[in-house]
Amino acid sequence: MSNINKMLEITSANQDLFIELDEKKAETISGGKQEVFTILNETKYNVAYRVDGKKKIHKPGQIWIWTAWLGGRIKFDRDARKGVRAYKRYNLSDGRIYVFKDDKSTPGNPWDIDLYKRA
Ligand SMILES: [Ca+2]
Ligand SMILES: [Ca+2]
Repeated sequence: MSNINKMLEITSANQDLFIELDEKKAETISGGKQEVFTILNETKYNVAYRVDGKKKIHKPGQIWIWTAWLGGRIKFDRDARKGVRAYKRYNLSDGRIYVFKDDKSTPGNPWDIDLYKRA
């Protein structure tokens, strides 16, 4: 067997291993049902948030598609100022689109953002 063939064989064996591990992990994690939803950031700020405890920084203009297994609970900082935190929580739903936008219901506060459901 040539070296290349041997390398290919090793690579595919490793891939099998990874797939097996991934499946095992998915089985362990998926106590609940799968929820897939999209989050957009239409603010001019980086938005820090957690979905089911997983922390991310979502940059302006980015569109993220999440797959959640633990209920799809989001906790985000609704005050865009650095060093000021005001956490808000929502339980997100399968199949929905959510958008971070400036909260226009508070014209005197230019820093507050909220997560809105897009129909
Ligand atoms: Ca903040
Ligand atoms: Ca506002």
